[in-house]
Amino acid sequence: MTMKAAYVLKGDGAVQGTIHFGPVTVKGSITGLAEGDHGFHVHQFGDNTQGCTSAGPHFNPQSKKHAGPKDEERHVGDLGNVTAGKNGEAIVSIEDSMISLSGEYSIIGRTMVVHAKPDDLGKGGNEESTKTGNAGSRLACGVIGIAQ
Ligand SMILES: [Cu+2]
Ligand SMILES: [Zn+2]
Repeated sequence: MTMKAAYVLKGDGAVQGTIHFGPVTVKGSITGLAEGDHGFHVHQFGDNTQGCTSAGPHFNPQSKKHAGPKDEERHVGDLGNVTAGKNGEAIVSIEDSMISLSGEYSIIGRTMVVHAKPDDLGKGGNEESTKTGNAGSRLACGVIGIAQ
C-alpha cells in the first residue's frame, strides 16, 4: 500500500512550513527559525486545542527512552533535529526506518512538532534528556493528515 500524508506547521510566531511524508521519508521546509538545530518529533496526540501543548509527549507506543533516530532504542517519534541556516530556513529531508503511515507505528492523526532548542538525542546526562532531549518549547506544530 502506498499512502501520502502532509501537514502544515503553524505557530504563534513566524515559524511555519509544509511537510510531505512518503512511506518513510519526510520532506519539506520550515521557515522563521533561529539559525541552528531544532528538535523535530512526532508527538502522541493529534490534538492542538491548547496549541502544541495538547499534542502530548513524544509518540512512544513501546514505552522506550528518548534517543536519536539512528538509535535502536528510541521513541518512534524521535526524528532528531532539523537545521536552520542563517536565513532561518530548515530544509527537511529525513528517511526514517521506524515511522509508518499504517499499523502500530502509524503517525497519521498525530502531531509533528518543531522545538526552540536542539534535541540532545538522549545524551544530555539528565533525566529530561531521556524524555524530551531537552529540546525546549514547542515553536510550531501540525496534525499529520492524509494528502491528496
Ligand atoms: Cu517534540
Ligand atoms: Zn523522544
